[in-house]
Amino acid sequence: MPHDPLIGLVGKPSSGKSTTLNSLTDATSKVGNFPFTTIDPQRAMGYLQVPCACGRLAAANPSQFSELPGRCKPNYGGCVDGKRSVPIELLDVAGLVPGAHMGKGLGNRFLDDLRHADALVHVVDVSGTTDAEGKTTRGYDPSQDIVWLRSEIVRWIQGNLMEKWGSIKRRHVAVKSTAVETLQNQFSGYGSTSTIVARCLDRLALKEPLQDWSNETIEKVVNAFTDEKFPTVIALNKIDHADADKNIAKIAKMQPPETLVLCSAISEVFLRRLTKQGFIRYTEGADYLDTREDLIDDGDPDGGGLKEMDDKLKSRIENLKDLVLYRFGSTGVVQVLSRAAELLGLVPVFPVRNIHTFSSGSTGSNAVFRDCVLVKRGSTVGDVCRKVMGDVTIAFVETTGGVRVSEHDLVEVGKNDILSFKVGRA
Ligand SMILES: Nc1nc2c(ncn2[C@@H]2O[C@H](COP(=O)(O)OP(=O)(O)O)[C@@H](O)[C@H]2O)c(=O)[nH]1
Ligand SMILES: [Mg+2]
Repeated sequence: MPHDPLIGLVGKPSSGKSTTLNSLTDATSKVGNFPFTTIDPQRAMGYLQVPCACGRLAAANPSQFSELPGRCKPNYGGCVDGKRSVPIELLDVAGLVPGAHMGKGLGNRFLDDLRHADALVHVVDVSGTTDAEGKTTRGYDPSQDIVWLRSEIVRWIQGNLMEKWGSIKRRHVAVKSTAVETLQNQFSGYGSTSTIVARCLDRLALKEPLQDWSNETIEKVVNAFTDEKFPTVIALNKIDHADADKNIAKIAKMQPPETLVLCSAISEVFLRRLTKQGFIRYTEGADYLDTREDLIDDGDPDGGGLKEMDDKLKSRIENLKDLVLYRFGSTGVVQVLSRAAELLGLVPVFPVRNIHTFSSGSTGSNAVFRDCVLVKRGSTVGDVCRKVMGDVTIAFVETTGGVRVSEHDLVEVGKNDILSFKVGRA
């Protein structure tokens, strides 16, 4: 049974993991009927923004579907103008320090928490005001953190493998396993699949049989496995700090651009708090905010009903606009999640009861697209069906237009991603 995607936040102490988690989970404008935001202290629901099926259909076929967005009523999360917020589970892994794989700072226990993550967000303090252990300093080079944290994860996996390598090899030879089978046996504890292992080995195109692998070869295999199993977004946090710029420039030269996101978690937390308190109008992750004065200038004498701010608060807002919103386009935290979803290739799928009206609920309600599930790239109609319907017999499955699809068909964005499952015998 495929599990829901889980995104793990990693990083050294004080890099901003908890602030990032809070900034992503303390949603204000969301339809707040999700049963829980915090599952336990380290787990919480974040919201991934995706284009909703309602907006797409309305844009493609206005004469028929123009009022779908107005009737889109997600069970969980929300949908505003075709932009949907889908709950996604986040895990705040306690701070890792160099030497974690050997147990330093309880590191091996924290690393164990990562096993079930599908993607990682490495929160880096790009201001350089915390050292490798998270202690306050000035001028630390945060590009080091990217290197050592990755190597802690690789060495943790490699250490677990090497502990038993002798017996793994002997069994491999004795039962004449394939390398994929033997490795998958070892990596299943990380939530791996044979497909993932096969992809790593294909990419490496190794010549020697597993029992002859050198330590360097094993390290290559573990590195490739880490890439496949834990795709990682590097969130360069604290961009509001004056020292951030030169560090950002250095890291940008070292890392593939699609893995980097710039963010200021504390700014997002601050903006969401002011929004809740009625001082500003701000949508999560947006590139602007409105104050009472802004709205009065725009011609609303009531200033949108927003509260008056004192001078101190006003100047903090002005600062935040200059240092973060205008310079970087947004606080970046919403993009952190979207980037992780992109690396994972998550596909939002919309199961509906009626494939022609897109309704799901009781008769009489005209709400559409109540449900949305996130599945990984490469999932089939059958995978989605098992996830949504469980273990029931399905007569047939339809997509838009009432077109029948096979359970082996892939689901992709825009294709087989609106589905209706008909229970019963074929
Ligand atoms: N300047 C700045 N400070 C931040 C930002 N995010 C977090 N911090 C501060 O960094 C410190 C550590 O944050 P915390 O979230 O507890 O880090 P954790 O140990 O990784 O969970 C706190 O004092 C935060 O206020 C940010 O975006 N900018
Ligand atoms: Mg924390």
